Amino acid sequence: MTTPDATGVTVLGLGAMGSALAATLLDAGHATTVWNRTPARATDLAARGAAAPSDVADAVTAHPLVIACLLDHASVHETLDPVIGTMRGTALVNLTTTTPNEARELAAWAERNGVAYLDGAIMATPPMIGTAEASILYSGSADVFATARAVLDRWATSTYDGADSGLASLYDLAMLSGMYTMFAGFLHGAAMVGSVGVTATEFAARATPFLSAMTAGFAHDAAVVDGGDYTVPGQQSLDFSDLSHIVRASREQGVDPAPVAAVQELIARQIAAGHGAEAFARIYESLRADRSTTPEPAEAAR
Ligand code: FVH
Repeated sequence: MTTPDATGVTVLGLGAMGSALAATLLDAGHATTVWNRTPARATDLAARGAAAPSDVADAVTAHPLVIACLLDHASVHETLDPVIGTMRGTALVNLTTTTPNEARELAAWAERNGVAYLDGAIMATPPMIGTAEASILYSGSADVFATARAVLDRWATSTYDGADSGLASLYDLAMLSGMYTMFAGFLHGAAMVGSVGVTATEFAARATPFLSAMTAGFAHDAAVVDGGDYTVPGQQSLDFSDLSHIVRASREQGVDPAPVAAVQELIARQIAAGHGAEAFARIYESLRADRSTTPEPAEAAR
């Protein structure tokens, strides 16, 4: 049984995720105020005990802790620009997905208006909120993270990644980049075997244990990248990793090779630069930012 908690919280944005966040707070006994651009979305939560003012100004001044879970960066400004002047002294936890620089811009804007800012990146789907599987990354104000911790922990395992407001988003989008390219690779494989009538379901059953086992290689490649020596013995070389036969096979089956062709292009670039005998992990060198020309976070946010 959860302990009832009197800490008041305002939740702005009652889409699938905002509604799940607000419902979890209500279940835990928090005094919860909700607001949504389309008011009808607040009806169910109001019936469960949430206060649901129609005016966003009333919502943001109801409690010292305001959570935003809106569509995107622009919708945060659209919602809060007209009322940010009334929020001085409050804490804003923004769980809306943004780019790192958008998060930094919001942090600077909030700070200029006397609002402490914590950015959050939700690594969960709405039904996972309040379960042990959910994780939310935070960065920005350490004070807000500490003060709001009891509330944040209602939703998920909370991880604080430091004072740079863009970091939570950067981790989030980096992990999603890995996830989407992996799924694209899986679907490309499904299309390959689909060309001879194998169903995607059958392919998933075959591919899942293989691809799951392969993820153990992340730590191995990471050690090579961090060590900075792509010539260490025992690595699969770029020459050995040449994927042109997979690209060719894909075309032979009438399947667009786009996902695997993109990887092949990264391999080819490193081979052309004379690194064919070095480790596959060297494709990292084609991808990584040039730290000498990457703007500092504060500069990039302007
Ligand atoms: N749902 C998920 O699985 C993912 C998990 C990872 C994190 N995301 C991010 O969470 C943000 C909200 O996602 P959501 O699933 O709740 O999204 P929707 O159901 O589409 O609801 C969007 C809400 O945003 C409101 N909204 C949109 N534009 C504006 C605007 N210009 N001004 C004010 N509010 C706006 C919308 O209101 P309405 O359309 O009902 O009036 C919804 O409340 C998101 O960043 C995900 O990337 C969720």
